[in-house]
Amino acid sequence: MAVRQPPGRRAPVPLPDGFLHLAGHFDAAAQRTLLADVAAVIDAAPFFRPTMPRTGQPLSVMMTNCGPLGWVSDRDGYRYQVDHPVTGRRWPTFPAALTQLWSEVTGYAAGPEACLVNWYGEGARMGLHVDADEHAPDAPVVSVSLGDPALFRIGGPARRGRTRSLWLASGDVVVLGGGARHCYHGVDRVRFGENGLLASVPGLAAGGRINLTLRRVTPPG
Ligand SMILES: O=C(O)CCC(=O)C(=O)O
Ligand SMILES: [Mn+2]
Repeated sequence: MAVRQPPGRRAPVPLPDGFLHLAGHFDAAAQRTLLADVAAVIDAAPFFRPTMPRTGQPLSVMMTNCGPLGWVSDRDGYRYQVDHPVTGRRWPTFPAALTQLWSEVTGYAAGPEACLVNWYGEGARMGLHVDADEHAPDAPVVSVSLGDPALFRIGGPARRGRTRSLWLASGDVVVLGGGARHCYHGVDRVRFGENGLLASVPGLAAGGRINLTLRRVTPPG
């Protein structure tokens, strides 16, 4: 039977199939442990400012990576590479908590190969996009939020489709699997300064939000 909405109210846009929001997956202690690991990653592989292909326009988030492959964006395009674009060094290895998270929530036949570390300072956001540079499109994308809350927006496989927004808090995990893996998503805004977790960690004193995005890049085998 069709569900009637009160007059003037539209039914919420359904979340895409395969979208999971695991609110509070990491408790406060686990968040602090993970952040200490992230601080060590940043120490070995400092944040760089990615730029848009062709235009060279800077993105508002700062980025780094850990794992065998890292995602970079510059005038030459979007790609995965084994080394840091500024230092030329290999990316640091994954913190154990991230490989464990991947096996817990994906059940995928192979492990993750890349973890993009996005840092959202004051005013940073991320426009609607689909993660499409991977050659294992059946592998879910798993992301972890740490620090200030973010307004995450998810739509459908077409750029102009209707979207739905939800707040992601520190410790939350999002899984984009199944159909959701190929849906547009982005971050409209961050309530900068609200959480304060990052500011308490040496190396992350500027505060804000960290997002860790785990991906499989090559097909298993
Ligand atoms: O920061 C987030 O929650 C989303 C990040 C994202 O979509 C990406 O890095 O591709
Ligand atoms: Mn994405």
